[in-house]
Amino acid sequence: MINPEKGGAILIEVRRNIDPSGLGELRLLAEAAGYSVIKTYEQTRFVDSAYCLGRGRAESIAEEMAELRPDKVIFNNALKPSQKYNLTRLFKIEVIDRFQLILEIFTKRAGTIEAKYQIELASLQYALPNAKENVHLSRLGELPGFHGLGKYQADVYTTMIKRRISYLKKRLREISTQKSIHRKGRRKDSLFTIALTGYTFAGKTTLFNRLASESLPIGSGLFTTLSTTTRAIHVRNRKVLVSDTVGFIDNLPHLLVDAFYSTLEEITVADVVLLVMDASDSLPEFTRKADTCLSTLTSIGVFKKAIVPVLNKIDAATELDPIRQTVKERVGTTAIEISAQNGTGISSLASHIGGLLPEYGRYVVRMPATSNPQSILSWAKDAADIIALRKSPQIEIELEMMPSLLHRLRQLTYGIDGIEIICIEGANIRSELKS
Ligand SMILES: Nc1nc2c(ncn2[C@@H]2O[C@H](COP(=O)(O)OP(=O)(O)OP(=O)(O)O)[C@@H](O)[C@H]2O)c(=O)[nH]1
Ligand SMILES: [Mg+2]
Repeated sequence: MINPEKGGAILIEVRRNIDPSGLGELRLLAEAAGYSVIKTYEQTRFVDSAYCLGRGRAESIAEEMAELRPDKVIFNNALKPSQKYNLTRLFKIEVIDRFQLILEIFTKRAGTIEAKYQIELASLQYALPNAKENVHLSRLGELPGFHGLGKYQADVYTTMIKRRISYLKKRLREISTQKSIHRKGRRKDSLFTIALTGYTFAGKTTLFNRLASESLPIGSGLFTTLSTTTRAIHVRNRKVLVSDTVGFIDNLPHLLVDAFYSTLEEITVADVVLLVMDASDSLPEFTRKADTCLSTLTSIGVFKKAIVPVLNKIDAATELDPIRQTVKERVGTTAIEISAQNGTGISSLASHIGGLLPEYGRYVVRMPATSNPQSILSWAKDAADIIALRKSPQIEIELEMMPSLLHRLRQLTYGIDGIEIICIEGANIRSELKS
């Protein structure tokens, strides 16, 4: 049945003999964008400069189109404007490539203003170098996806694109600065942070929801999550932060990698990076995705020793032994096996993370009943775990935190008359009287 949202699509890939087929993933992408896939075609040969496909093959597909009546043709290959133009003329419907398809999904899913700006920026940067050629081609005849512009209008169009690009870059820099100030603040006051990363559809959000008792949307298609969400959770009774992040994908166009780089920065500041992997994949799929994830993590500056591999969906795994072996070879450690969906292995995962936590101390900040504890409380909310707040006969804030934060707590309490910080559990039990 044709999906009413976007209509029917035909998928095409031209690839070398030695490369694995990308049509399975292209189908998932097309479905995530709202298309219903009518038929797929592949040709193993070198890419033709005019049609991407060989001309004969392109013409035979064009003949079949009359009966299949798709609404769009989607190539897994990156198409040049001239190839797109020739194909559109031949097929008589709009032809898009993998980049445009991913952009359609991102556009549909983008929730935050930052994600919207990032996507618009990527699409304008994609349009800019092709603008002249598109204008030239459009003069040869009106075709779907090509805008008929005159020379003057084309120059105006290009200038407008450039202006908008610099505006978007400026806004994104501002947002990124705000976020990094916030992140630095958090880093300085350093709650332990865990990032959930992995290929799209691996189950990161399902795991996040389970860990954080949240109900963020879980995918019925690829790229459900397009922005980072961070929540505080308790592991071994210690408060830590966990972040759900955007999924990786093979051959993510560079423009989108750049656009989403700031989202990925969250991962680089994490103390532990959980690499969530889909154990229900076939071995070649699993290996391909694992390689993409590891090279993406390396490219954003995450060290292998910070990575904890997690094999998710073990309830549906069929090739678990070779997959385990692949993880061992690629990451160098054994994966923790879980099912985020049914809860299997979650307690082992929690105790593994617990083992990585630094030592915490328990402190009591005591001050006269007439003092105002507000600034300490709001700091402690982000940086520590507030165990108790007593108001009588004196104000007492009992909290747990990393001992390295003691100097920050001292700074905050400086100048408050009669304040005392007492360590009641941890390496150095002592009391400090401050004036
Ligand atoms: N069988 C099985 N399916 C799971 C498990 N965990 C997640 N899924 C399913 O996998 C699909 C993707 O889950 P998500 O949590 O949205 O994956 P994600 O990694 O956050 O995906 P993106 O946000 O798109 O990157 C959903 O259909 C989940 O129901 C699991 O342990 N077992
Ligand atoms: Mg998600």
